[in-house]
Amino acid sequence: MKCRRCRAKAVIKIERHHSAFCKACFNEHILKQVERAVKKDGMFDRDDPVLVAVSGGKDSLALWDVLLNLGHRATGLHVALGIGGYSDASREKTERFASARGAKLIVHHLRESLGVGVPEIAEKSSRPPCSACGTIKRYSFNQIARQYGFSVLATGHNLDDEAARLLGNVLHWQEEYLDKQFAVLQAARDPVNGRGGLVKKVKPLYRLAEREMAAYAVMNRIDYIVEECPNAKGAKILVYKEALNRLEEEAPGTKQNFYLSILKRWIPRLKPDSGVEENWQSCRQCGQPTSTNAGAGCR
Ligand code: Q46
Repeated sequence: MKCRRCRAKAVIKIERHHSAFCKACFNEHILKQVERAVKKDGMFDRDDPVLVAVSGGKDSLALWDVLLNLGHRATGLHVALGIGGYSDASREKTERFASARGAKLIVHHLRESLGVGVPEIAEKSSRPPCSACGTIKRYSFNQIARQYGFSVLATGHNLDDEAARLLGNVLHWQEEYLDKQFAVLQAARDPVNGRGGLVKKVKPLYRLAEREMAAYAVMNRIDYIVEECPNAKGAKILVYKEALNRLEEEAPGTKQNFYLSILKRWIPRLKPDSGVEENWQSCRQCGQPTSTNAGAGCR
């Protein structure tokens, strides 16, 4: 198997692009795909400071690495979730990466700011841990981006994440979540008082598969947390990912077609304002965006 670009020995095959790459050309391919998404989708400009949400996993660390390699002013944000040893190990991996790359990192400890971690928040609010965790992460990302003056927040969601989430939303006809599936979610002011609101959110890896990001991380010796969060066990999204992987094996390109086609052709027909998050207001106590009249942190 030869590299499509330089004809050297290929180390990875990407079936859906009918391509194979050597390490150097693969790295170039990943950087180009991210740069293309950033420019073509109007995510941010070269001089814009970007806050990157970094969990310590392969996707977010690889995204941060790629943005730094492309010369973007990318600062990492790690929210320490307080999920025992898993959270400690995730923070350590993130801190080690930041110091090895000489990159700026903001670490936000939930236990310091709220006095509790995700397990206690889930218990107190009687919600499944991942539901409470998702809300608190969105809340923290937005709050810290605003506090430090960032106008854009980038997350490491890849093609597999988005296609699996879309499959779940379509299977359960959860139309209300479809507007969060875009690669760019525009900043929005509070619909009632016109103040504050949501910072712009972008997903520069939306055209890249999980397997490609794992390969990028391994090839470039990025030391990421391999262990899964203990709460991920039995998560439905893993079942959807497995189903899509099975389809992808039989027909390469299925995941990409499914996600990108629905995104381009179908969602805008259903929702003319797609790309702007809806159904939110400012919390009466802290001013952060919330779907009820009290934000996740205040509740
Ligand atoms: S960290 Fe949080 Fe995930 Fe753990 S509690 Fe669930 S949502 S599984 S990405």
